[in-house]
Amino acid sequence: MNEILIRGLEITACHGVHGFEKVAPQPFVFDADIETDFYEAGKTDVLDATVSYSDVCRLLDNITRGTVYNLIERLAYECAFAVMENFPRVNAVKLTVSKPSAPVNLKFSSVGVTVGMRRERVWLSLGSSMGDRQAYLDKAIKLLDETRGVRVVKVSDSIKTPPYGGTAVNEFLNCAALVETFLSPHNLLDEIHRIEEACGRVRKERWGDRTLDIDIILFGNKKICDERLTIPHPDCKNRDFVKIPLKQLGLDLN
Ligand code: A4P
Ligand code: MG
Repeated sequence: MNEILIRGLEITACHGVHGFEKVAPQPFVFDADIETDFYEAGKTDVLDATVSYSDVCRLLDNITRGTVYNLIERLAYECAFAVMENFPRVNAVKLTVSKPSAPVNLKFSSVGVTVGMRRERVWLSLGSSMGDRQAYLDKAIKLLDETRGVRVVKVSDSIKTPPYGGTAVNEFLNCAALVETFLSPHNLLDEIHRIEEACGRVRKERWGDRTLDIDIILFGNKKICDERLTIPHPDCKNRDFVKIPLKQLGLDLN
């Protein structure tokens, strides 16, 4: 594992919930652990084969001095997203933003937040059985791609499939998508629910007819089983409407 480390980058800027913090600059201190493979740079001594820490520092400086935010949480997210978006070689980033002069009327050395992001490949299954089904699938793909931290890499053809599970009665239109994301699995699920709602999804009965359903089939190599998420999707291997579109994209679930 290779990491580029930035420690104690101090940027003077205006962020905070108090009015006076929005006009009186104070220091913000950045620490970053940037995971990237620099084996090639280690061999060749060429800067282009790695991530320039000075380019990252400049990016953090531009963002931090460019906009006034209430929260260091927001500042940290903006910075972490920007590092992932601007440096495709970065596999993961852990970014800490500290605010040593925060207006807390007590003795302390610093307060801060940490944001972690990792680039992952995620396989999704999409289905619609109500209304203009292809239009809902197209809108879902567009909204996914417009979501910060999500990029649609490829989308399969749509196939007509009989309703599965005994509750839905309409024929479905199903497709699959490969996306790249920096979001966590649970945050991606939140965005998926937002997109389902934007496409008119009303949650009535499990397995019933719906304008749009998006299921996460695989999320990198992660295995998750909690009250909100099961990944890999537990029933995916029994469903041709999942397997056939994914196979077209190069993923064989058998
Ligand atoms: N959830 C857990 N794991 C996941 C995951 N990997 N991806 C949770 C997405 N969600 C996951 O889902 C219920 C809850 O499952 C979510 O809130 C999430 O926390 P839902 O979408 O609200 O409800 P649902 O879709 O009715 O239930 P479920 O169990 O997800 O059903 P499926 O498996 O999605 O099946 N027939 C055809 N031909 N084509 C279809 O696309 N789809 C279904 C729905 C039934 N029959 C079908 C099709
Ligand atoms: Mg579902």
